[in-house]
Amino acid sequence: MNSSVVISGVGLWTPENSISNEELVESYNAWAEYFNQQNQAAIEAGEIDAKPPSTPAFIEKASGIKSRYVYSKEGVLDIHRMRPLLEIRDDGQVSHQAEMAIAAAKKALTAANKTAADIDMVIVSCAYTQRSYPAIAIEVQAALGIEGFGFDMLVACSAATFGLERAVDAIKCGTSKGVLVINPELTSPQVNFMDRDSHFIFGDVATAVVVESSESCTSAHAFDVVSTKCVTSYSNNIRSNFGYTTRATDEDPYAADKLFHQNGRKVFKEVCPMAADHIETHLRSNGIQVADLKRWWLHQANINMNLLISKRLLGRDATLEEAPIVLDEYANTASAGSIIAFAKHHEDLAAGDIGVICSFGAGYSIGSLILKKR
Ligand code: CO8
Repeated sequence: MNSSVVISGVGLWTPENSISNEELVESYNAWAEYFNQQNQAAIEAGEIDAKPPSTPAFIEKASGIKSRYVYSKEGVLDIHRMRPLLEIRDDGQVSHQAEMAIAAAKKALTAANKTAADIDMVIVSCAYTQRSYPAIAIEVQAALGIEGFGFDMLVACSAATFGLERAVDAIKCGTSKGVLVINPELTSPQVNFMDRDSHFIFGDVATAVVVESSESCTSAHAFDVVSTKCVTSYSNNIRSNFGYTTRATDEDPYAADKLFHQNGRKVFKEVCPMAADHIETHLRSNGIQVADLKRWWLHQANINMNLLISKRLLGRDATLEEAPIVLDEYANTASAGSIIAFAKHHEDLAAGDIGVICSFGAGYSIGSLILKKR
C-alpha cells in the first residue's frame, strides 16, 4: 500500500487567565475618560480627538468575540499601564513563548502516540517571536530532547498552515520522519489596548501538530493530508511596524504604528472573497466538491467572515457542526485559530470524511490543507 503524509496528533494549550468583553470595556472606558480629562484643553481646541467609549455589545455583534485568554492578565486592565506585565526571565530560564510551545507540543505528542525520539524537525510558526535568536524552535527542541533541527517562521495568521505545508513536504521528500509544527501565539504584548477599534480582537494560546508518514502512524485519530495550498498577496491593510530597526530611526518604539493596526472593513471585504475562491479552487483541483466537505476548520478572526465564506461556497449558512466557531471563547489567536477548531472538533469524524483547514490574514496570506480521516 502507498504511504501518505498524515496529521496524527494535535495539542491545544489554553492560558489560565481570561478577560471578558465586559472587563475589557470597563477598563478601556475608564482609560478613555482619564485620557479625555487629561487632554481636555487640547480636545476643546480641536487639536486632538476625544477617545470614544467602547461597548461589549458592539464587540460581540461586529466580531462574535465574547472573551479571550491571556498569558498574563496582570497590567492589561490597569488604566495606567494598558499592556500585560511579563516576568523578566534570565537567559538560563525557559522563555515565555517556549513555555507555551512546549506545553502544546507535549499534548500533540501524546495525542499522536509519539515521543521525542520520533521527531526530527521542529517548526515554531506564529505571528511574532519574542526574540530573533536563538530560535524559539531550537529552545523547544532542546527542552523536549529532540534530535535533528528546528527553525522559526513568521507568516502572521497563516503561520500554522504555511508551517504545516513545510512539514508535509519534508515528510513527502523523506528529509524528515516526524515534524512538530507549533504555534505559540503570544499576541497580547502587541495589542493596542488603548485603541477601541482593535483592543478586543486578540487572545493568547498555543497549538501544536504532529506530521508523519502513514507508515509510522499509530494514532487513533489520524488524517491523510490530501493536499496543501498556500498563497500570498501584498497588502498594508493589516500591519505592525515593530522591528529591530526602530532603535536606529529614533522613533518611539511604543508608538501605535509599532502595534497591530488594520483597516478592518477593507480586510473584511477583500479577504472573504479571496479565502472563498482559494478554498473552492483548492478543492476543485483535487476533484472534491464543496458539498463533499464534512468539516471546515476556518481561521477564527470574525464570526461574520466565517459565515460569509461558508455561505458563499455552500449557498446556505454552514451549521456550527460543519464550521465550528471557537473565537467566541478564544478571540482571534492569529495562526492558531483554525488549529484550535481542528483540535476541538475532529474526533467525531468517520473514516473517509473530508475536511479543510483554512487560514487567512495579514500579508495577505491564505493557506489550506485538505484532510481525509483515516
Ligand atoms: N465599541 C463601540 N463602537 C465601535 C468600536 C467599539 N469597540 N469600534 C468601532 N466602533 C464603531 C466605529 O467607530 C463605527 O462607527 P461609525 O459607523 O459611526 O463610523 C462603527 O462602530 C463600525 O465600525 P467598523 O466599520 O470598524 O466595524 P466593523 O463592523 O467593520 O467591525 C472589525 C470591525 C470587527 C474589526 C471587522 O471589520 C473585522 O473583523 N474585519 C476583519 C479583520 C480581520 O480579520 N483582520 C485580521 C487581523 S488578524 C491577522 O491578520 C493576524 C495579524 C497578526 C496577529 C496580531 C496579534 C496582535
